Order: sequence, then C-alpha cells, then structure tokens
Amino acid sequence: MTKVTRRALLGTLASAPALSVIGMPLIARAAEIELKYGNNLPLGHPLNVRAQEAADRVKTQTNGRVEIKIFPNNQLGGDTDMLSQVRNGGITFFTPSALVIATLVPVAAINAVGFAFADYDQVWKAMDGALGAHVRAAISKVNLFAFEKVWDNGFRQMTTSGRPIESAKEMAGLKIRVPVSPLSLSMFKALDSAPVSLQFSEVYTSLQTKVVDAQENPLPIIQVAKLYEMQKHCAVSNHIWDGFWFIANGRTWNGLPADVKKIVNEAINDAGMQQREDIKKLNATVRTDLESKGLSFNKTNPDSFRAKLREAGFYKDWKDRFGAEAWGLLEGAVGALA
Ligand code: X2X
Repeated sequence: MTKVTRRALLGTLASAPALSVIGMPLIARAAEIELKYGNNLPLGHPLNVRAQEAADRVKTQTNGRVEIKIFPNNQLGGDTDMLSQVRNGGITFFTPSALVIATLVPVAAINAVGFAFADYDQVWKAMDGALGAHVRAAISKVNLFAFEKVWDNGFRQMTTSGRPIESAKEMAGLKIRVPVSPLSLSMFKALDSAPVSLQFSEVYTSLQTKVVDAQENPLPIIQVAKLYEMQKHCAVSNHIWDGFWFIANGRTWNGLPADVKKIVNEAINDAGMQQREDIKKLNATVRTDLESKGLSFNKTNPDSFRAKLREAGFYKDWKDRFGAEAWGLLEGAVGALA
C-alpha cells in the first residue's frame, strides 16, 4: 500500500462528500489560530448567543483560519479565575462585568456608582463617549485590550427570600450576595446591610444553602440563571447600571495579523450592539415571565437609598477614590451626584 501523508489524506477527505464510502464523517481543516473565550453566563443569555454569532462570522470571514471557542457558564472557573487567565494568556477573551474588572482597574467601576444613571440614554451616551474611553484607556494600562462597545448586563435589582425591600431602612442587616467588587461591598455596607462577595458561579448554591438571603442582578440574569427559584420578592431598585467589558489579552491581541484583528474587532463590536438590543427587548417581557414563575415585584423609594448613601459618605468617598477627572466625566453625563 502506498504511503499517504496526513496532509494528502485530509485533502482527500475534505473533498469527499460529508458521509464518504468508508463511513467517516467529513473532517474539517483545523483552524490556524484558535482563541479561547470564557464567560460566567449560561448559554441562553444574549451575551452567549451574540458571541457565538460573532465567532461564526469570524470563522467565515477568515475562511476558517480563525476559530473562537466559547467556554460559557464558568466552565473555566469563576470570575476571579478567568480574570487571571485572560491576564496570563491562558484564554484570549473574557467578559468581566465592570464591577469585577475593577478589582484590577479600579476606575472601571465608575458606571456602577449607586443611582447614577437615570436611563439607558444616559448610559450609552456616557459609555460610548468620554467616560467609556477613559475606562478603556485604564484597561489598556494593565496590558488588556478592551473592545470599544461595552455589552449590556443591565440595571441591577434586588431579590430576597424573606421580606420585601421598599426603602433603605429594610436594608439593615440583610445578608446579600454581591459580586467580587469593592464598590458593591462599600455600597451595601453604607446601606447597613451585611454583603458577602461571591463569584457568580457560587450564587445559586449560596441562595439554596442560605449562606445569603438575598442577591442583586439585572432581571435577564435572574431569569437565565433561575435565581427566582430561590427568591420570593424582587425590589425594583435600579441601583446600579452594569455592563460587560469584552476584553482580550494584550499580547495575544497585538500578535494577531492586522486583517484578523480588523475582522474580529468588527464582529465583536457589532455583536455587542445587537446584544444591547436583545436586552432591551428582554426588558419589556422579563418581569411578566418572572411573575408567572412566582417572583413578586414591588417598587422602591430611591430617594431613601440616595439619602442613606449620602449620609454614610458613600459619594464623597468614591469621588476621592475615582479621582476628579473620572468623577467629572460621570457627572458630565448624569448631573451632580454628591
Ligand atoms: O455576578 C454577577 O452578579 C453578574 C452576573 O451580574 C456579573 O457578572 C457581575
């Protein structure tokens, strides 16, 4: 029998019909460049749906040269683990929430200052404008590349297994899970709660085992991660607007050929814009769905929360921590805060 090189064999198989006579499925050519992307959300979340579309588009537009492999739902570890992996190049892409990347780039939490944004118009103007640019520049200083368009997590709401929260006074002593985020801890302490920082991978179990009684997240997350199964009440507080920065390891990113970078950049940013639209549409229906699953909703009194935060020195403290420049950009977008 003549010797067949592996390349020739693959060539033969690739030109054969999908199910060849010898019964082997078509073997696709392996991509030259394989890039791993890890995230903390279940597959059904728009972030994963649109990221997969971006990955497919990249594969097509590079004629199969570049493959982005997605590892959703904390498959590669929790938020803190993935943040170190994207720093050391173990993975190329990660989408940390602004709250979480702030453990590394403190100013990135600026969009999460309590009760800063009134609505999405203010959010996108700021994040697609000077405030977002300021944060991306800070991210680049730790050798990470941040894509221009921040993806939407949403306005965060509080859920509890015990009594409902209507005003700031019900926050006293509340055992509430918050992300691994100095700003979230500080804010819930200022509200007299007992916040516990946990990675998202641990939230469902921590509610189930009653390590905590409450948590706070945008409604699409409460829906997709089934957190409603462990909670009774949802307080519509809109206390933080949160987004996901799509980031890349700086070395890997800079080492990619220019044409590949351009294709990936456009695919990711376009997908991000579509993901924002998905969340917008979801926001119109998600409450009714969660109500049908047994979660009861109530309004809150935002002024009581703001007053409590002001009294506790929260705004003054974070103005000092973020610095005058960043704070000025935030206030430029939302008006005076402290
Ligand atoms: O961990 C959370 O609560 C989540 C999913 O919103 C973030 O990634 C910050």
